[in-house]
Parts: sequence; C-alpha cells; structure tokens
Amino acid sequence: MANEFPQACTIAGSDSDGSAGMQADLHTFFRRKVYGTAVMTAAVAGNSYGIHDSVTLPTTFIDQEFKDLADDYHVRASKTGMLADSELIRTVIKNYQAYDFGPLVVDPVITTKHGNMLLEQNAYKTLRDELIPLATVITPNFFEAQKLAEMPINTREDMATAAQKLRQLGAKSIVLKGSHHDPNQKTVSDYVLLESGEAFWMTGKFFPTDRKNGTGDSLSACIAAELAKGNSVKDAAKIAKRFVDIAIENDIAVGHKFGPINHWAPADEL
Ligand code: PXL
Repeated sequence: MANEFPQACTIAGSDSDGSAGMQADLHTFFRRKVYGTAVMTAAVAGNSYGIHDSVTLPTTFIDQEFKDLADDYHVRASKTGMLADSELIRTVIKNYQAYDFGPLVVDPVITTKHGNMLLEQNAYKTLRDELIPLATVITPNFFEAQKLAEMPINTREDMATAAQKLRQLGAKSIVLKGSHHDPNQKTVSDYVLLESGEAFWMTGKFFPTDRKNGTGDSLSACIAAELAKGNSVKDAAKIAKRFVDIAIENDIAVGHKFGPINHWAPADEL
C-alpha cells in the first residue's frame, strides 16, 4: 500500500499500572511515531509497589489475535515481552513462524526489576532454546544475560564474552544492558554485538531515581519501532538508549514507590 504508515506489534503482558509491559511498549511506539498493535499474552495486577496477581490468556485467543492482525495489518517489526510459561512461548513461536511479523526483538523477560517472577521457573530454557534462535535482536538485562549465558558477569570483558555466548544461542544481534546496581556509579554502559561481528559500547549517565519501571520494555520497544521505520539495528539500538535515558532523566511523579519512566520527555531529535 502506498504511503502505508509503519506498524509494529508488541507480544507481551498487560501491566495494570501502565508503567511496564504492553503499555510501556505502546507508549514508546506512539512516541516514536509508529502505529502500535498488541498481542496480549498475560496480564498482571500491580502498581508502583509491585505485582500482586497475574493471569495468562488462552492460547486459542492468542492464535486469534495473531490471525486478526495478519489478516489486515502490515506489522513491520515486533517485540516480545512477558511470555509467562513454555506453552505461551511455543504459541508465540508457532504464530510468528506462520505469519510475517517482521524482524523480532526479544526482551527475555524473566522477573520484574524488583524480583516478581514473570516467567515460570524452568521456562527460560524454552525461551533460550526455542525463541532466542528466531530473534533479530535480544535485549537481556544484566541478570537475564547471566542466566542465559550461564556465566557470572563482573567485568566489561565478561559482558563481551556473554554477548558472544548469547549469539551462539542463535540471536543475530545482542544489546546487553549494563549493571546499574551501584548507587555511586556515574554511568551505565550497554554492550552491542551486531550480526556482522561489529561491537560497540553505549554509555549513558546513571540516574539515581526510583522512577525506572518500564525501562527495559521501552528500550526493546524503541528498537522494534525504529526497525519498523526501516532503521538498521545499529541505529535503532543507539536511538533506543538515548530515548530511555531521556525518559529516565526527566522523571514524572506517578505512583508512590517505583514509578514509571517519562515517555513524554523531549526526545524528538534522536
Ligand atoms: O518490565 C518487565 C515487565 C514486563 N511485562 C510486564 C510487567 C513487567 C514489569 O513489571 O509487568 C507485564
């Protein structure tokens, strides 16, 4: 279709407080001027204090969500977030293989920032062995990278080694998010390993704020949005890092504890 508007899809869980999950992804798509669609896999009830309940959607319903989008929309890039268990991961894989949903950004969500489980205990093996091989890009955080690469990460060299291991799992490119656990650190460095073998660091300021919910979701959603617009993985990763940094830096007062990042922050020129 001539002049078709870029469309992206988040395949993820709904988070009732809007800070993370599907809602953060849709905020990001909107902010990056991409039309956002969503295949809902699960839903959590929570707020800025934590998550208090969750449900998964029936796999037949997820099949229908995929079918309806494929029948009408032109999804040019997609991302996965919370997939809850092995059955849901396999449902998503089956549908992703049946339809053209563009390049896939896999955010290998295992827990929330504050330790609530978003993936059943052993399902990370399904994620690692079955979904990651389909990924155009994976965006593990520090904890997820150590779990998936099966090694501790303490140094910059460890991050580079872990990224190589993650690529051996079959993901084409890796955006490995750096540690931000030291309240005295001044910067956070993410490591990017591209399909070509090119690797580089992305360093941003460390912001000591509690309003960081949805950072990982928004980073991976921003990469998917940029891919939907035709940008390279390299440019998409750089834009996404700046986008979330600006959204963390310009915090908004929403919720009383671990609040959301600010998707309205001035980030038009990236
Ligand atoms: O940020 C990870 C995440 C992903 N998906 C859902 C979530 C969260 C964190 O709270 O609630 C649905």
